Amino acid sequence: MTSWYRLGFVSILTAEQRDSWDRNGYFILERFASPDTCASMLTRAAELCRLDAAGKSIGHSLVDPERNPWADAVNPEDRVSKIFVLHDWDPVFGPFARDERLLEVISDLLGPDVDCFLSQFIFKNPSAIGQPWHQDSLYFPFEPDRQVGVWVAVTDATPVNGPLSVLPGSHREPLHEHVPDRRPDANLGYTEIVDMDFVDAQMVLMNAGDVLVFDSHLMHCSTDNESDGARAAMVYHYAIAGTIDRTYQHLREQSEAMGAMPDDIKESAAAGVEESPYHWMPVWRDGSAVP
Ligand SMILES: O=C(O)CCC(=O)C(=O)O
Repeated sequence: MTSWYRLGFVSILTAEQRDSWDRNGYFILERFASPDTCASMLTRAAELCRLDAAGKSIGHSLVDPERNPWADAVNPEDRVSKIFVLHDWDPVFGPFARDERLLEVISDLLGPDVDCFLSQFIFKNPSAIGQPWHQDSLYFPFEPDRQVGVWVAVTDATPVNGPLSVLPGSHREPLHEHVPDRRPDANLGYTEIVDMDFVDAQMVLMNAGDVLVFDSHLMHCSTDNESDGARAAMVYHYAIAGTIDRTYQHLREQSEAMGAMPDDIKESAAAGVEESPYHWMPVWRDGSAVP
């Protein structure tokens, strides 16, 4: 299907969405994912946790356990924080990454050639703590350094179950220094911006099926889940095709500076393979979906 912008017509974004993107660094696509899609995502994520807990293969996806487990946990998925890397193989999460309606929007922001390079399902079970203020670009030492994040509300995100908050306009900020999150139950990779005033932050309340589209420099965080149910979300990250990914070199330099090297970097270094942990998947080329 040929995109409208290729034919020289108008942007697929509404004036309101474009304005919010330019001024605030994000907008919401309301009721984008159907209730069936949200239910399939939740079921599939639970299935992957159960397969993993039973020692069965879940492809190259990685299950990250919750550091502050739910006291009433019963099933494996009740003890999981995130499942990483689902966009390029999973029969449920893969097709959503390639949803043409979504890619029309993303390509309006990034241009006619787009890759998806990261995805994660987030359970945010009861008692899981929130992620501190950060910019996703911190995790993406890429050139160019602007990416687009897509946060799909798989359940409602309410004031008490750990919704996101954003700082409108902060997408215009350069990448700030992030310090490690020192809380003992901080989940993998949590870091924090401490040199910014967040008084104008806005909580982003969403209904299941709503999708937040946001700039990778936008400062955002989430609060603790104080409810008795999971607040689940599926997150995808997109970049311009041909983006230079310097993650391997970056991790190597960081770990050498800290005197410690994570096992996967050590293994790659020993094997002489310089591989990024990101899985680059072409999704949109010359204004059309990649089959
Ligand atoms: O969903 C959350 O609780 C936090 C997600 C987030 O901040 C992120 O994916 O960058």
